[in-house]
Amino acid sequence: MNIPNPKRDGATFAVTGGIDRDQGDWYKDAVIYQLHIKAFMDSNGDGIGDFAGLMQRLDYVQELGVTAIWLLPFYPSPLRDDGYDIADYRSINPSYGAMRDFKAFVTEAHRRGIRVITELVINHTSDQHPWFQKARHAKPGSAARDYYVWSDTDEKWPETRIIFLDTEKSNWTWDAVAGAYYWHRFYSHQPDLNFDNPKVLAEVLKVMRMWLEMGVDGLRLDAIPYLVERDGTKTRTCPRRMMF
Ligand SMILES: [Ca+2]
Ligand SMILES: [Ca+2]
Repeated sequence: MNIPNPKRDGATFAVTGGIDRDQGDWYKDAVIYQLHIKAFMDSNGDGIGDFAGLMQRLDYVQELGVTAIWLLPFYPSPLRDDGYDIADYRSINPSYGAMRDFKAFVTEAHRRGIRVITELVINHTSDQHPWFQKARHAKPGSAARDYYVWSDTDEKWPETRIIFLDTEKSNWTWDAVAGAYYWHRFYSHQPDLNFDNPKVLAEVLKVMRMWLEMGVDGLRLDAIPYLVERDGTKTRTCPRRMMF
């Protein structure tokens, strides 16, 4: 997905450190090292990996010949799905450090010619995300309610596969606060965002822009086949998602 930077007249992003951010095809021959921040290197002895720890080991990663680091989700999260249940798209889990640590990591990686790919999960949020808390209290039919996919019945889209059969009985879960069922392709604590609501798409694009402007070089988007719900498609493949 191409997100132009309005500050630079439609150009992409500036050169930072040892990399050229206007080079569009860098990923084609990238040597990508995927890691989960919490499991990589702990700098303060609390048993949880953190950005300060990762920075201590960047020389090692560079020596491996790595040209891009792919970080698994590191956002604030109840961690009921290893961080794929995001409660805040615009920050990092305090266990892993502060935002300044993240920025320092990006700067240090770039200085070594290493790009940074972050993983973003936009099909759903944690049920702890403020958008969901607001939605369940909002009036039916309001824009705030429509951030998520609601129904008066759990009979809709019965042909859709249930992914986590060992824990989930349905892709719908009743929410007593909202007085309605909400749709979730994954765990019931991960309500699906409603990409038919233009505000949701606009908010998600703003989140992407924020990270890209902070220096992130690429986004790995999780669960894209499940983004949009449509009748008769098993809600898995339909043209709308192809825009992503
Ligand atoms: Ca730590
Ligand atoms: Ca979806």
